[in-house]
Amino acid sequence: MAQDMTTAAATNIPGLPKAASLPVRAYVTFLAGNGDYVKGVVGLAKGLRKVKSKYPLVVAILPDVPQEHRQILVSQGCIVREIEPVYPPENQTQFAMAYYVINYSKLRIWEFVEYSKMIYLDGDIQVFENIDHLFDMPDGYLYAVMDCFCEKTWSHTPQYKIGYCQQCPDKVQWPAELGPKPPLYFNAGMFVYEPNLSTYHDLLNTLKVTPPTSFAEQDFLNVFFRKIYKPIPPVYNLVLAMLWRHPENIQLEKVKVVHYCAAGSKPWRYTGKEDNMEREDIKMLVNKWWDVYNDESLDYKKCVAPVVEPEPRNLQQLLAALSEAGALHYVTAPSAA
Ligand SMILES: [Mn+2]
Repeated sequence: MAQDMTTAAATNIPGLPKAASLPVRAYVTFLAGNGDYVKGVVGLAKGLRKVKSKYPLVVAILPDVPQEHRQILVSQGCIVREIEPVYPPENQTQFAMAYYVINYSKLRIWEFVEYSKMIYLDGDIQVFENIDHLFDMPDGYLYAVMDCFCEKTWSHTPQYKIGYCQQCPDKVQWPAELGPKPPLYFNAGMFVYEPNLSTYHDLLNTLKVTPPTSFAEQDFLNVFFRKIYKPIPPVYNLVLAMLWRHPENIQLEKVKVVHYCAAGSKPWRYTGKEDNMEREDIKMLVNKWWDVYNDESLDYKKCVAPVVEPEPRNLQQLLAALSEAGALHYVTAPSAA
């Protein structure tokens, strides 16, 4: 559909939108500090190239990302955009400040209004199949995959305490005495959204009056977008714990996007020592990530079609053919070789 519009606009058919008003789309990720997460982002850039995504990867970076890492990202074809840190509300220090700055700063991506729609992907995500079609879903919603409440990291929640998970809502019924069932809750490692300045200002103003909670921006985004959240299938953001918590919900061979979020699963730090990390499916997914990361044919420069210098003999044949076809209206200088 978009293809047709592009063609129409390019040929200036009256009544059809001009190129300037066509939707502009991109993937976006986030990077802070000088650690090894930059490897995740490089992997992601190469992964998107491997699946032939039509859209670029924007990397929103905090000022503390070193020059050297910025250059690596640019050399991998990323669009690097520095953003201002966002600080949590004052006097809320029960969690580490750095954690909140890093996470809340992601809200700046709503400011990227030169794009009409974006897909946010965490740096510890890899895309193994093209997901460009997600841009075509109707506007006006935030699309993301539902999270799982079964791991220890959720032990602070009522869901975890009673063994309730939205991934299998009938296994443990939500008790009436706890009030209405909790609303659907998404994993914020991947979501489809529309940058918008008024949403952006609303987000920052709401943040000022919202006490931080343990899952920082993920909790915040879930509350903020509760009314327009639409779940999409788990193939678009495989939270690894799903493999052992809800295997009946996952067909691994159909998974398009993998989120290396379980403790010990970041491929560039993987040792296999943490719980569940010796599983065959985990080892396979970690290897699959490395295959993309190490594939030099996916480096940005090498994906650009090389300029082929015609060899003299081929050049002569080409000129002869062009001349014969009546296409040659100029005289070439003799070859220096
Ligand atoms: Mn993540």
